[in-house]
Amino acid sequence: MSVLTFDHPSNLKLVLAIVLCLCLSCDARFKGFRRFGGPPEERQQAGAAAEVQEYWFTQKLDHFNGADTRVWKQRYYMNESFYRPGGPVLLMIGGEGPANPAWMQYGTWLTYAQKLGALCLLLEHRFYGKSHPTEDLSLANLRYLSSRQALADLAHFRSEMTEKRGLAGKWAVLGGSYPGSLAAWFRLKYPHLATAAVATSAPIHATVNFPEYLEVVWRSLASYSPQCPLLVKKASDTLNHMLKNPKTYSNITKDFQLCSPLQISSLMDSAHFLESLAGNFMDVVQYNQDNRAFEGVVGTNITIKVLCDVMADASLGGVYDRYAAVARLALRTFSQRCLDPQYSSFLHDISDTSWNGTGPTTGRQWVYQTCTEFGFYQSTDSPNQPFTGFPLPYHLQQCMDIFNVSAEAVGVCAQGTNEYYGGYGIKASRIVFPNGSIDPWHALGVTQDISEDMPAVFIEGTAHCANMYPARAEDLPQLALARDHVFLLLRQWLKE
Ligand SMILES: *[C@@H]1O[C@H](CO)[C@@H](O)[C@H](O)[C@H]1NC(C)=O
Ligand SMILES: *[C@@H]1O[C@H](CO)[C@@H](O)[C@H](O)[C@H]1NC(C)=O
Ligand SMILES: *[C@@H]1O[C@H](CO)[C@@H](O)[C@H](O)[C@H]1NC(C)=O
Ligand SMILES: *[C@@H]1O[C@H](CO)[C@@H](O)[C@H](O)[C@H]1NC(C)=O
Ligand SMILES: *[C@@H]1O[C@H](CO)[C@@H](O)[C@H](O)[C@H]1NC(C)=O
Ligand SMILES: CC(=O)N[C@H]1CO[C@H](CO)[C@@H](O)[C@@H]1O
Repeated sequence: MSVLTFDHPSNLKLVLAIVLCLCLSCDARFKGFRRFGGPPEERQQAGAAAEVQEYWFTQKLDHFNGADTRVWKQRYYMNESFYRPGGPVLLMIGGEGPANPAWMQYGTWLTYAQKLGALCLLLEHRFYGKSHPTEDLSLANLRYLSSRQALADLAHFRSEMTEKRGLAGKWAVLGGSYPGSLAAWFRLKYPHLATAAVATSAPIHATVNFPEYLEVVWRSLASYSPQCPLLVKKASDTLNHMLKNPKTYSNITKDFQLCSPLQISSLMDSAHFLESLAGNFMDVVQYNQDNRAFEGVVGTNITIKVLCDVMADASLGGVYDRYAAVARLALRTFSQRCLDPQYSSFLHDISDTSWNGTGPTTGRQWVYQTCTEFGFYQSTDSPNQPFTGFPLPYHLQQCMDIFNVSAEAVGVCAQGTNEYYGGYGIKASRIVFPNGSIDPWHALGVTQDISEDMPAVFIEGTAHCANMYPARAEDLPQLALARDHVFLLLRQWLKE
């Protein structure tokens, strides 16, 4: 992941997030779940849904220590437009970024709510957005950041809201991406509090090394043109090779429009640079075109086709030059002057523990969760993927550099997560798992029906979270069918 800092407006990833700020993890503009990082929360208010009212809920800091009575204010949103008294409640789960109020006005779930007479609620995840349980993001305070605490937040919220507002209907939880996993896990751990769950694009199996992610990127690029991933691979190999020769640095600095002369003093530096460039492809593949029309924001018109066409354009020069052209295109698209690839700047920024400092407002939190719960490191360790130079040790070293968490500890944590939730062996009921075939996350999702009441809904040809976005005329027919299928399941389950 690239450097996330407000001091370096040159930074591509940050700007992707700022400029096109629709910040739920299911959103293309939010870089959180692919690797990490996120938008500054203030910018979110500038979005389409700025007028949506915020509500605040008094939440416990530590659900697992009765002696700790500290509380904090957790943000949530509500849409009562469709609610009929006694009707069900749809609770959308916030993820590793600010809760996006646009979901209160757009999105497939509102059409479900309309048909069901349901109340819609969205609870922001602790430690993200404006939900600040502690005074800062110091390592000592981050121990209260975990999916287990987040699920307990949801449980407490669910119980209190039911009481306070006299909600007699059944509850269903929904989420996409990491919140999709939370939806499934909420149903698992608190079956009495939610009748059903929709777990879209949900990786339910923690895994430290996740090289399969880039394998899907290969296949997704290849589905447009078999040559495309081969060209990317050649370019990435070439660049990696050049990084071993300092004489090439001034050319690289110029060709990739770097903010300052390239310096490679460790493998971490080259890995960080190579990963930043691979990110141009990873982001586009993860979201492709499925959510570009989410209303109220400017979308990007960069698609797999656009990237692959640049990679195939011999008029630009060799593969190295075309790869540089992609990088410049990405900078241009997001109105960026230059790219800052230094690992040291990244480290500096992510070590900032203030909520409003110059650091990445959500990058630190999500990296902490990967180091202590999930792994999910999108390494280049598979031969069947297009990139070079950011292997697993690069990702693990970050856990050590930022949080003093050893590689060994990361493995133990991920294993603990699977023991706690069951991983692929999750034992629950009434959970639907929609997945998109070109979404790299599907590799850790549920790929076939677990049981009759834990079905997978496969959507050929769509990317991350496609079924959650508002329907559009140009949607693939299977996407429309998937939305209906999920609705019918939900309706049936809420009746049972
Ligand atoms: C609830 O959703 C409807 C339909 O999208 C929208 O018109 C309305 O403004 C929303 N209300 C709130 C409070 O967001
Ligand atoms: C730098 O680029 C120029 C122009 O493309 C080329 O002639 C030169 O050989 C390159 N230098 C190195 C060290 O690769
Ligand atoms: C994307 O949009 C920009 C600005 O509207 C335009 O200049 C550019 O040509 C478009 N690119 C593609 C590949 O459509
Ligand atoms: C940052 O937050 C602290 C408290 O959380 C506040 O006292 C301070 O004024 C804020 N600084 C800026 C620059 O907003
Ligand atoms: C890092 O962790 C080790 C072992 O867990 C501990 O002994 C050491 O004090 C920690 N270092 C810092 C800087 O926190
Ligand atoms: C790509 C992928 O994992 N798709 C799976 C999604 O769910 C369907 C339905 O069970 C499976 O057949 C797909 O393999």
